[in-house]
Amino acid sequence: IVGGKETSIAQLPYLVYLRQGGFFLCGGSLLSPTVVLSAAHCVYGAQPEDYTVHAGASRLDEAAPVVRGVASFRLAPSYSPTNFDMDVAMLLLKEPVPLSDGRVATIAACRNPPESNAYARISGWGVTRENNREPAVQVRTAMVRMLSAAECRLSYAGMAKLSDSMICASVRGLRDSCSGDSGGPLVYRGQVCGIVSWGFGCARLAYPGVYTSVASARVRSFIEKTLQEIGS
Ligand code: 4AZ
Repeated sequence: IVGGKETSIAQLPYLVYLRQGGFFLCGGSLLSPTVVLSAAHCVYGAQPEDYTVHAGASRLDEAAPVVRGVASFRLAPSYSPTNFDMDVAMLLLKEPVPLSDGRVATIAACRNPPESNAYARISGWGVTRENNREPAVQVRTAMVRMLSAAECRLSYAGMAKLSDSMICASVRGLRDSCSGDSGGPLVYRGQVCGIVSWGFGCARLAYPGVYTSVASARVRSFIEKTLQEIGS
């Protein structure tokens, strides 16, 4: 997160992080005690056994109170690793996480996309500057402004084609998600409405952050279908 501030996981109990091969990789959100919503590009080409999901932790340098293996994951069938269309995945945990102590909770998937110019919350352990290499040790959060589809399309005109599964947000030049925040939530009115997906750099004046739009028809039907299939 660029331009945010440190916070505690007690403020964001739905936020988890993914490790791959023992190393911090991405964020995610708990849709249920056994289901994590994240980005397809966080798990693309890998195997469930490569991952662990860490919940209830504010810091990366302390053992998380809740760690779960991943039994399986599903990527959206139309995920494109070249243009990041449908950058959404769901991970099924081997055992449910306990929802007792205030540090671990679920969050609902968004039904209506946030309106343009509304502010939404992003959070994660991603780098705090575009050129940093190390993730933030303590979880961070920032409020970013939602852009209209037209405003976002214009920002990326000539560089990338935005799909209907993408929404954009940033406070241009100041606040944005960045490397390591991928897969984590953009939260609006208590629901997860975006999944950190991509962007050209971080917090650049001309280039907003791009998020998978959870309320978009194709993403919602993938989420609902997957929840039905796995019975969660
Ligand atoms: C990344 O590299 C990344 N500014 C994530 C989010 C954004 C840019 C890059 C959005 O994972």
